[in-house]
Amino acid sequence: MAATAAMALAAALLALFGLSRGSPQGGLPSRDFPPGFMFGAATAAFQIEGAWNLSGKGENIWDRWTHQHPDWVADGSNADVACDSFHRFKEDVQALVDTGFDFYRFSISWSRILPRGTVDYVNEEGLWYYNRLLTELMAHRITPVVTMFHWDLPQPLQDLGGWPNPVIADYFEDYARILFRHFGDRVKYWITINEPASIIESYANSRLGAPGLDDHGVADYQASHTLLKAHAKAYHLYDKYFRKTQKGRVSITLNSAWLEPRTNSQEDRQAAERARQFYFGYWAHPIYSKIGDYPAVMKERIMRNSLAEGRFRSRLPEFSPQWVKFIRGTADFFAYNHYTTRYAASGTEGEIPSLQRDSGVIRSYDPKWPSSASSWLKVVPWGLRKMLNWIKKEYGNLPVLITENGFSDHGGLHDKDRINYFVSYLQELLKAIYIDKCNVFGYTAWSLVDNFEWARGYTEKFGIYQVNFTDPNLARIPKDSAQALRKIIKHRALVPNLLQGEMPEPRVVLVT
Ligand code: GBH
Repeated sequence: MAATAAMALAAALLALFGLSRGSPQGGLPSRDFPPGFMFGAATAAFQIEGAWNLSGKGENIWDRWTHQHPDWVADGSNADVACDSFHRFKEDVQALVDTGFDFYRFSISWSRILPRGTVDYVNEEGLWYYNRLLTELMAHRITPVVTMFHWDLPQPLQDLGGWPNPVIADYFEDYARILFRHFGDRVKYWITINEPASIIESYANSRLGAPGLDDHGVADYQASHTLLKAHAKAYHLYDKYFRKTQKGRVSITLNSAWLEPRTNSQEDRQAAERARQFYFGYWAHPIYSKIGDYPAVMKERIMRNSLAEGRFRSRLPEFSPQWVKFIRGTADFFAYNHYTTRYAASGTEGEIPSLQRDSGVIRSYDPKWPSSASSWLKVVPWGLRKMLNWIKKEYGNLPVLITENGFSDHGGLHDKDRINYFVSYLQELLKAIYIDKCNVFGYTAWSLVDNFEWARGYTEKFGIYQVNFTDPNLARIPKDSAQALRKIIKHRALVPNLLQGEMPEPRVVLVT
């Protein structure tokens, strides 16, 4: 009797204790990440490596664009040295180790491996660099997640026209073969292409980046066609020659803001759905939908506008049934970059012709959404949850790896706003996992280190480690956000008091 009473009391106390200590805030069903959930940090070759013309590396389109147009880079800078990761990769790995990351998402520089872009000349020193990086990662039990192409196309391939030329898909397949052959024994997660939607923006608007064309509504659509073919070729190549022995997984990283109807009118709700198809379905539908190919709404609208412009065919190229079939299903998991949210309203804006114009959508921001140092990046955590739900509804519940998420400021070690960003987005991620049953198995913080932020130069900082670019040692110094992530990863939970920078108390009760 006394024993049962004591047990009941203990249970009640435990429940209370659980409520006050382990229980989540803000309607969270649990603060704990599911078993096996992976945390990583990301970088990209061009943004960190430097050594742009050393050890046999060839010139790529971002070298060319930054060197020819310093006036197009916010601070007139370039990535000739950047974080000098080519020489300092061990410091990057040390930062990963110190924070406790499970994996590192980095990219390989195509022109460091194939200086001419093609396989007739393989640069041994390029292979050597990535072999040493992989060795260092393996020594610390950090899983490599490797992007083959993060925007830095070899210049000789741009001289052939770049992605609008379909032959580039074959050259990408050749490059992929070299990577699988040399690194596939150790790399089990491959991302073929990073953010094709961002790549094609630089064919439409020269100021956004390399190659720096203003051929909107034409070259961008042609580039997308080759990018999707290139991805699918690399995927099938892996299937045919490497999967059986190497047993890895291959995907492509897609990105989009969540597009929220600006008002609740039927027009705006339809516009938001149309925008999701134009900015995300564009890439996801050919690969992940049951029927494949570009979304019907894109094909229809671009055909209609093209004919009205006096053309004889659509500016959006057509896939043959064979290509539709070849591209569909070419991903072993869903890789997704998420940063922000935009409103979508019905209406026309943008140049004639352009993707923006073809979409029939006007995008905007809510002035109430908190800002970052990047004009396009507003802090809207609930957008992540809505987007993950939309992906699940549209394409089924394939395992999702969030391959980028992060926040920019103007620098400094006490980056409270970045901690707030990570914590609030991770809260929404937990809701998506536990309440909505979204199948997310990992999360990647962008970025491990401050780096060359493309056309923004070094003016917008995304790192959880600071790099002072005027310090000849380019030391990696942990920001407060690195400490916060260290705690989250150590406890595998959104422990309390992350913003205050206090060490959390140990959790006793798991609330699920
Ligand atoms: C990622 O791109 C990149 O993968 C990474 O290299 C980069 O450093 C990082 O994010 C931070 O920028 O205004 O919503 O229409 C994201 C780059 C910039 C691409 C904004 C789309 C316009 C999007 N995005 N851009 S939006």
